[in-house]
Amino acid sequence: LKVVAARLHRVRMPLVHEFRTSSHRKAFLDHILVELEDASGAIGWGEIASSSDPYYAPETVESCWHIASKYLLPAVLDRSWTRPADLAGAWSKIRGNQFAKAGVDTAAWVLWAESRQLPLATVLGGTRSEVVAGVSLGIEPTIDDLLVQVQHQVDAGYPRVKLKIAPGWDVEPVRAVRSTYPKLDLHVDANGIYTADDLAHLQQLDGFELTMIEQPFAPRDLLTHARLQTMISTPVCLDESIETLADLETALQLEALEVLNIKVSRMGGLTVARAAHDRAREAGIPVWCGGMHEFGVGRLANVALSSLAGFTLPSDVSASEKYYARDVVEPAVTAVDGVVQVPDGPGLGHQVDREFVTANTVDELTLRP
Ligand code: OSB
Ligand code: MG
Repeated sequence: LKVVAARLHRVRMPLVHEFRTSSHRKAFLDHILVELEDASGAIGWGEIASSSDPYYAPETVESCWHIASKYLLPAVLDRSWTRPADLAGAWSKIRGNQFAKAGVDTAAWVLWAESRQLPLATVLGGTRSEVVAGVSLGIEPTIDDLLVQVQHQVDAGYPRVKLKIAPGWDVEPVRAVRSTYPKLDLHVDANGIYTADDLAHLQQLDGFELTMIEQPFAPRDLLTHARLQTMISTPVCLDESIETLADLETALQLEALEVLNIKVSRMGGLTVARAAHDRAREAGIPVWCGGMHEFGVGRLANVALSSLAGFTLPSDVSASEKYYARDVVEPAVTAVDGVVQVPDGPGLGHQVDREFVTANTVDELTLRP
């Protein structure tokens, strides 16, 4: 395969419901859709799902645009390749910048699947025809507002709810949700806001039968995660800490996790995300696929990844309508009782709605060799 044209589309869309975490707040998103075209005219789409600000990860929309346009796309345009993993060699010298790499890597996987006329899930080695989705709920102004949101998603049929927590918004909201929904699959995500001084405080969360406590401490603070895991029986899940396979290896050695959140964006693409799944499976660590409020392109890649056998916990791949009034793919992604079908058509399995993408594009760039 040879990419003869590469395009970036910076697309802006409002969220249905404003989202707040311990690290940031957002009401609309700018994601960059990546389009790779080969000589036959086949197209692979990917999505760079960076937040606007460097609060979840160090990258921003601008840094991703810079890295993709100046480094990643020129490297891809230059080379012949047979498998998506070959392209990783094109950017192996670029350190970090996982979100930017993930969008280009995903586009290459989708182009490869399109060129073989196979579903993305199939070329990844997926074995499920449907995946279970959970929802991620932000910090709300009051506990009553939160309970309204939880009820809304329980009514929509989602079997798992994750709550964002932060100092001042942890034990009480969790207590309220747990006492209203005694049987709900419930977990919490702190996005790295706590420190070792909070260990005793976090121990209180052990009494609510949570499925996991996700990323309580800073990304590089693996030792404190390992320490908390010895103090509680609730599994500790890592998100921000795991950007590479070496990070995962270190965390396993330190026994700093019992569950792994695999995000395609955070790990620099499907190639590494799949390898992390394989390693976790071998280590007996259950995984699920985390999200970054992806538009349909990135979310369908997450759905395909979640079809791998080790994804035994619900993934953050909710239906389009949970996030956006209208999505960039046609048809939109849907869920019935929290179950999302893995597309069986070639590539992403849904069409990208070019007219809608164009109508919401705020910046665009085309590169050719
Ligand atoms: O930690 O999982 C996270 C969104 C932005 C930044 C970080 C996170 C999230 C989510 C969104 O939880 C999950 C989704 O896409 O549904
Ligand atoms: Mg998280």
